[in-house]
Amino acid sequence: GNELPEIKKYVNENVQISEKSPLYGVAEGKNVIFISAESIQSFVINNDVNGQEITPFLNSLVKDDSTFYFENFYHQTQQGKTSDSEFLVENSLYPLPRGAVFFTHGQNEYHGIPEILDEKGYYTSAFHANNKSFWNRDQMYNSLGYEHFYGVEAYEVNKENSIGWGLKDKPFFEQSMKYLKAQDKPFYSKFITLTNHFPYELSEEDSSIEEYNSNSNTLNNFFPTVRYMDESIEQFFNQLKESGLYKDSIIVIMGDHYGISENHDKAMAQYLGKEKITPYDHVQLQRVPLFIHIPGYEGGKVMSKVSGQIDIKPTLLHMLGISTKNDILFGNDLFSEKRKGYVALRNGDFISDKYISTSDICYNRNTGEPVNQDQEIDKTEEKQESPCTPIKEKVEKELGYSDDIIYGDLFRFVDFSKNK
Ligand code: GP9
Ligand code: MN
Repeated sequence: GNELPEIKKYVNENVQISEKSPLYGVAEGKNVIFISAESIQSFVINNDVNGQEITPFLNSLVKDDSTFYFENFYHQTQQGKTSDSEFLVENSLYPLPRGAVFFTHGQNEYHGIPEILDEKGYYTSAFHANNKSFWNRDQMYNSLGYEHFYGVEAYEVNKENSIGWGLKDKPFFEQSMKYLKAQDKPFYSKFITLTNHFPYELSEEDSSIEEYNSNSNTLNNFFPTVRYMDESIEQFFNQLKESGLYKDSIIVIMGDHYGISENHDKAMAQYLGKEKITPYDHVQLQRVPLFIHIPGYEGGKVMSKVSGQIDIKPTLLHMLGISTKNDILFGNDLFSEKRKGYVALRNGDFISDKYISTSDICYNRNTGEPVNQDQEIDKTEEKQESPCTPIKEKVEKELGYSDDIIYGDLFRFVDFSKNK
């Protein structure tokens, strides 16, 4: 536990924000419904394929007065995929550089959102129509403080209502409603969708739009399954309204990670109308949608600040009026003005307000041009430091500290109930 004082000092000086954001407490006492949207990337939002809108419902949320849409929000996952995104969200810690922290450190001491909300009188649950032990979720959910996990045995799954990885998203949400309605309030409930998962299988009758036409079947099939997920979320919103839960809840919708890997760059370039996918484009394709929907609130807008999954925990807790002052976390409240100003991807790449760094090349975030070129004005002078270097130092420090916490199970030595 020797590194703890140093880590705490770093977090207090570089991450923590003392002022309350304008949305602090806006959702105090409300239910929280968190939807983890499988494999969706931001490029499908407000976009079309074969002249047809891909995500009409999510697009309507972008324009909605009660919704904040974050257009420069990045996933920060590595090999643990969905589970890494869950880990980021619940803890505001980084997943590991190799392997999946859900598997390798499922029994650690954490200070996750469910545990914190449980102490505040919330009922906490996770819904996912898959085997409980898959990705070691049963153990990790316990460590995170979830009271209940509705796994595959909570659902009626048959040939007609399943495809690919299992229960389709529409019956998944539909069958979840009875459990949701019966829960004690307020609750924090997480829903993990599944249909929009590689290899993006969908039956004819569930397809509302035509597939794309390129050399990649993966990208071609992606669009109709994304549309199916969009429709399933719309249906869920309607069911929440019918049940009366809607008005006392806030709803967060977040993409878990990319769906189209670089193996499909040629098809992706064709779809985006680009000559090729550059390293800069590749980083920009790591953006996933984030929606924060607050029924009854007016003043929602499109947020352009760079942000990432690491920021969800402080944002959500602050909206609920819960302080994170004494917590150890690496993200910022998305509604605060004074933010860190950069997002670290797990491979060490990062995005700041001005720059994007990937494989140690620093790009201008707006133009996509490498920055060092226009800086070599006077070659007789000492070589100028890249403007990415000071950020890189912080990124490496942060990722290292987060790893130290996980590898050393350092939260065993922290009493988070102190100074509350
Ligand atoms: C598995 C589901 C998908 O239960 O969460 O996982 P992924 O392959 O995306 O990590
Ligand atoms: Mn996933």
